[in-house]
Amino acid sequence: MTKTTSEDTRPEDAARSFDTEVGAGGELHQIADDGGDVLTTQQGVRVADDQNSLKVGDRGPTLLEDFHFREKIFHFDHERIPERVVHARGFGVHGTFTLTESLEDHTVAKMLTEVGEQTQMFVRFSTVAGNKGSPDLARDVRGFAAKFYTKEGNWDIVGNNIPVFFIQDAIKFPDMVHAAKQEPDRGFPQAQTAHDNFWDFISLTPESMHMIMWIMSDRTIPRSFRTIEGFGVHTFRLINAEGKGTYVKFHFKPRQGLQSVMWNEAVKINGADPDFHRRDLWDAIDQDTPPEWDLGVQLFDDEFADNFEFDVLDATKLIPEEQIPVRIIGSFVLDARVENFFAETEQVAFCTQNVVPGIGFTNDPLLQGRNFSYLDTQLKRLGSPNFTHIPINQPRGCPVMNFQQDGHMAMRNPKGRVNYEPNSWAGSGPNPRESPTTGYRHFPAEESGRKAQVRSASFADHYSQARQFFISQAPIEQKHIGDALVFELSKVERVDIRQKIVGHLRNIDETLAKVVAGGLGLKELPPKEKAAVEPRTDLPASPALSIVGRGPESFAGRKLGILVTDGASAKLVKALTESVAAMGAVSEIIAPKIAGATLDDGTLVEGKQKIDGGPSILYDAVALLLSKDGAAQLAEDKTAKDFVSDAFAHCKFIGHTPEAVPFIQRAGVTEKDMDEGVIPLDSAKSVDAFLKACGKLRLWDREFKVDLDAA
Ligand code: HDE
Repeated sequence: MTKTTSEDTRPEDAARSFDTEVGAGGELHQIADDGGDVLTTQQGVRVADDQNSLKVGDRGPTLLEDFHFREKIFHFDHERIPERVVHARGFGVHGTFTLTESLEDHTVAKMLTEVGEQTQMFVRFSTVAGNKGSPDLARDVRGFAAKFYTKEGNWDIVGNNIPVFFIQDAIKFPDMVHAAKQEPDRGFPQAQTAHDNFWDFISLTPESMHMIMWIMSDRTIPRSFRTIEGFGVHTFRLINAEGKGTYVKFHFKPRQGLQSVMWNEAVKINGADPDFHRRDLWDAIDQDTPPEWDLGVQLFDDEFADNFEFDVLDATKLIPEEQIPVRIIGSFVLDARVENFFAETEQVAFCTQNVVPGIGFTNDPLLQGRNFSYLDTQLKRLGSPNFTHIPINQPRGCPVMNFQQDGHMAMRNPKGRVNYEPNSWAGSGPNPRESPTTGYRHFPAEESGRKAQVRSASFADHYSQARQFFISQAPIEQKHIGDALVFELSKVERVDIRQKIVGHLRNIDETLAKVVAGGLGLKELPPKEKAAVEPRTDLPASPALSIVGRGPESFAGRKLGILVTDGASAKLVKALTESVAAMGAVSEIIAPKIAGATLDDGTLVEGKQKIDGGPSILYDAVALLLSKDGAAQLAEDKTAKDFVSDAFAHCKFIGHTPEAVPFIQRAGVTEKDMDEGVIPLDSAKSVDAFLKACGKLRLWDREFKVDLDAA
């Protein structure tokens, strides 16, 4: 429904009653009250009947003359715009960046030099392969695209949550994306790489091996958008007042710590709540606990670039933080939701070429290709070169003045006679000119060479950093990588493709190759794939590449699911919910019925979820506050038993009243299984101990006991 106000606002989100009339056919008419908003057409004409189209007689036919009906259907028919060819499923939020350390030695960009300066920003998180309606927890790279509305113009870092990429040259991007998305003859599988085409392409693209290690790790099944890192990936360039260049790689580091879920959990979350990540971010902002990231830079010069083991222009490589530490120069908070998903999240247009004075490019062939691609795609998607006039894409805090004009849906139409320069008019409207001193200057890089379609020999080592990533992982993370490879390759129908991938893995880590070969039931280890450059085994582990070592310090920011039955201890429910809130975490009551449970003091605690709408996969840890009778009843309920057995299998901490023990055992967690992660709750002290334990992400040791593959 559109209101006639000039701002096009929508009605407030509150229950409201209207005068109603019932029509001859039993249909309900809600009537605008005196002074209330009246429904109109797009032309502003008031509408008398929005329930019935104009007909001849009571039973039709419908008349074309009905302009309101015609306009309403016409507009509806055109509501959709093409979804993004990649990164279709996204979720955007607004925030603010604050600079804490100046980079003035390296750049003239004001956003990076004026300490204390605050810059508004918009971030769109996304998955890559899935269509717009696909689930949030697909195993996939996450896009982390940031638009900074600096006072010198818009600057976009169109990044991912993984610091390297599949391919080295943009010319392979369409092939790579085609292979990853649904297969063209059947239109599935959706939002997953576990199929023949993807792994066929990968098996023939050794440069992707480093990225494969990352995407098979838990990085691609994050717990939340709040718990991912962001990377600009490419080597960019900063340019200072003297015109000197410094290479730079951009990093976003979450203050919430890195956290991921388990694969078996992700699969189930996608069914229980396909909007898991967007809901999580929405709730965090709603509850006034907005997420924050530090912005860091790795800076280096030509000398480092020339001596580094790999080519800094190769986007399949990273520079270990142990070699060049990430220097934190500021932070941002994402604390405001969009007001309209379409207007902002859908219509935002990022582009790697959106840079401001002091920030420039390098010859990374992937970046160079991206610089062509983004403008093109926005034109297709948003339908007009005037997509920069859409509010979310407009620069803020700096004027926009040029002689570009007209086009579909032009909203910024300068007045006056002049639409070219140079000109000799004065005083008849905006008449902007170049500014050699303050305008954008490209870095005057010296370039020479013959034209050729080549891949530099300095890009040829495809396995060494893949190995470095693998050996930098904790044992549980290495296990997850092996499990993920076995899972994905088991969905691949062609045995030769499975074998070829194992052949690549042998260049990375023989043990991993053996684990995967074993998991696939291969009778013998396939031959090693030929490597252009002998893989190095001397690169040291880089602890910064592990998630487990960089988790959160407490349970703050996470979510406890409390399963409650009638007759449960009111004192315990109160102690637990209050302690959780006090530590900046969230709890949710799950009850056999949504109305809630009547506790032992006669009070009613309302349910946020009914048991089958609130499976334990939606929570970071769970507590079972059950009475004896409640436990006996739940012991007969499959969904309730799944709640416990899943929480246990997913290595979660489980707090429980003593009365809950028989129920836990009926759910398959025997007395022998009860480990230090299954924690009795009977006093305020035990509540503290439980929540302290929950501060650790999971009880990972348990996984080696409950998962057959681990043997
Ligand atoms: Fe993108 N990418 N990309 N990409 N990309 C798009 O632009 C492209 C690459 C990334 O939330 C498209 O507006 C090429 C790397 C993000 O709106 C398109 C190549 C990285 C987003 C495009 C790459 C990214 C996109 C599709 C290979 C991480 C979502 C819709 C050279 C550094 C932005 C759109 C949003 C979106 C092209 C590779 C990140 C088609 C040609 C590497 C986060 O223009």
